[in-house]
Amino acid sequence: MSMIAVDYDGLIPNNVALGQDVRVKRALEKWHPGYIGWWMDMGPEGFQNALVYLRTAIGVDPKGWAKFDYVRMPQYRWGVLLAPQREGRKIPFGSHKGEDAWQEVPGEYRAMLRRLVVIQGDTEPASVEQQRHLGKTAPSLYDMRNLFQVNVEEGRHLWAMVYLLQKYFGADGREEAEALLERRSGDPDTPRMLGAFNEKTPDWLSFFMFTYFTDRDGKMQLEALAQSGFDPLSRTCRFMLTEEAHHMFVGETGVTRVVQRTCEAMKQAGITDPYEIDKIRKLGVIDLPTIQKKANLHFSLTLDLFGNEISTNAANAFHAGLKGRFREDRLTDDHQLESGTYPVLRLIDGQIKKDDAPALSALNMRLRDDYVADCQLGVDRWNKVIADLGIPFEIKLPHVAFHRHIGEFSRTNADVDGNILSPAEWTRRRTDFLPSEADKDFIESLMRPQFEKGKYASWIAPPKVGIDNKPGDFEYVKIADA
Ligand code: BYC
Repeated sequence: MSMIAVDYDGLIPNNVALGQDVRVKRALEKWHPGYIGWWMDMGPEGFQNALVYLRTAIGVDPKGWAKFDYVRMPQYRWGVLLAPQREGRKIPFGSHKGEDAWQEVPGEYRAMLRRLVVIQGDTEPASVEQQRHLGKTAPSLYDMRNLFQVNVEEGRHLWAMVYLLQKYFGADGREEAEALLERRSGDPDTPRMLGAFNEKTPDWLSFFMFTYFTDRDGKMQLEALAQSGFDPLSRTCRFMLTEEAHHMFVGETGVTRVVQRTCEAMKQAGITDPYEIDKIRKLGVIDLPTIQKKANLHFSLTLDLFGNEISTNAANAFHAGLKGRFREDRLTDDHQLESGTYPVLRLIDGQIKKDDAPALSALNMRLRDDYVADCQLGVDRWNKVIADLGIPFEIKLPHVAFHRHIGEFSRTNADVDGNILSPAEWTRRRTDFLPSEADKDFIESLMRPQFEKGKYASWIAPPKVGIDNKPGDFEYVKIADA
C-alpha cells in the first residue's frame, strides 16, 4: 500500500485538500487561535516549552504513518487526517443497508449525527483537562513523554471532530466547535457532557487505569462510529483508532509495570500475603488490594459511558445507519436487527436477572458486553504477571451492577460480586471496594517526580522496551529547555 501524503504546507496539516476548500480552511484557521488558547490554559501544566520526543502523523497508511522527533507541544502539528476513501463503499447496516455510503450529511438525520460528533468531540479535550497536572509528578521521563503523547493526540482527535462540524454542519457546527473549547472538565457551571469526563485523574495509577479502561470505551465507540454510513465520520474514526491503540498500550503496560514492581518488592522482602498492606506500603509500592480498588473505580465509571442498557437513541442511530456495532463488518447476521433479541441484565423485583430485549434496543448493552470481554484480556495478562511472581492474588473486574450512575443499576447498591446491599451496608462497606481517603493519601505520598534519565519511581518497574526502540537512558523529555 502506498503512503498517503499529508499536506504540511499550511497552518493545518491535512489530507482532505483543505487548500481547495476555502470556506472550511478559513473556518478552521479562525478556530485555531481559540484552540491554542485552550491548550495553553488547559493543556499540560508547566511543560509547554520542554522538548518532547513525540510522534506526529505524516500519512494515514497504517504501516508508516508516523515520525518521531523532539517537539515543543504548542508547536505540535495538529491536523485533519482521514483514512483513505474506499471506492464504492456501501452503508453496512440499518434501514439503508446496501445503499451508497453518504458523502454529505443526510438531512433527516442531521441532528442525530451532530449529537454523536459533539459527544465524541467533547471527550477529547476533557481528558486533556483531567490529566493536566500529572506531568509534575511523572515517575520517569518515559512516562511523562507517553502522557504528553496521549494529550497531543486527544487534541488532534478534537480537531478531527471539529473538522466534521465545520465542514458539514454550517453555522450550528461552528457554534458547537466553539462550545467544545468552552466547556471544562469538572466545572459545576459548564461541565463536559459525560460523567466520567468530569471526574479527577489525581495520580498516575488513575492515569494508567483511565487509559486502560476509559480509552478502551473510546476504542469501542470509535469502532462503532467507524462503521457509520456517513463516510467522512467513518474515515475519521478509522484513523483515530490507529492513534488510540498507543493510549491503551500506555494503560495496559502502565498497570502491568505497577503490579510487577509491587510483586517484585514483596518477593524481595519475603512477603507473600498481599493483605499485609502496611508492610507492603513501607516498601514504597502500591499494594495489590488498592490497585484492585482503583480498577473497580475506573471500570465502573467507564461502564456508565455506554448509556442505558435499553436505549431508543442507540436503536435510532443504528436504524439510521449512523452508529453500528463493534466490528459490524465482521458480524454475520442481517445487520438490520428488526427482529431478534439480545439478553440484557436488568433489575427485576430488586434482583439482577437476564431478560431478553429487542436486539435493536439493546445495542448499548451489546457494546458494553464486547467492551467487558476486551477489558478482561488485559486483566488476564496482569494476573499472569502476579502468578509468575508467586503472589496469591487475582485482579477481578467487578460486577457490571457495581457503583453505577447511569442505567438499570443506578437505582441500587451492588457490591463487586453483584450482591444487592442496603444503603447503610453500602455506606459501611464502600471503602472495601473503592479507594478510601487513606488509600488516596498513600498513593499521593508516592507521587514524587523522577526526572532523571533512565530512572523510575519506587512504585513502578521500567518498561521492557523504549519508545521508538530508544535505549533505557534516552532523554524522552528535555525539561532543561523549558
Ligand atoms: N453521562 O439513550 P441513552 C473517548 C444521556 S470515550 C451523562 O441511554 P445513548 C475517549 C444521553 O446523552 C467515547 N449523560 O444514551 C476516551 C441521553 O440524553 P438525551 C466517547 C448520559 O445516547 C478517553 C440520555 O442520557 N464517544 O472517546 O444511547 C479519552 C439517555 O441515554 C450518559 C461516544 O460516547 C453519561 N454517561 O448512549 C478520550 C460516542 N449516558 O439525548 C476520549 C458517541 C447517557 O436524552 N455517543 N446519557 O438528552 C454515543 O454514542 C451515546 O450518546 C452514548 C449514550 C453512548 C454516550
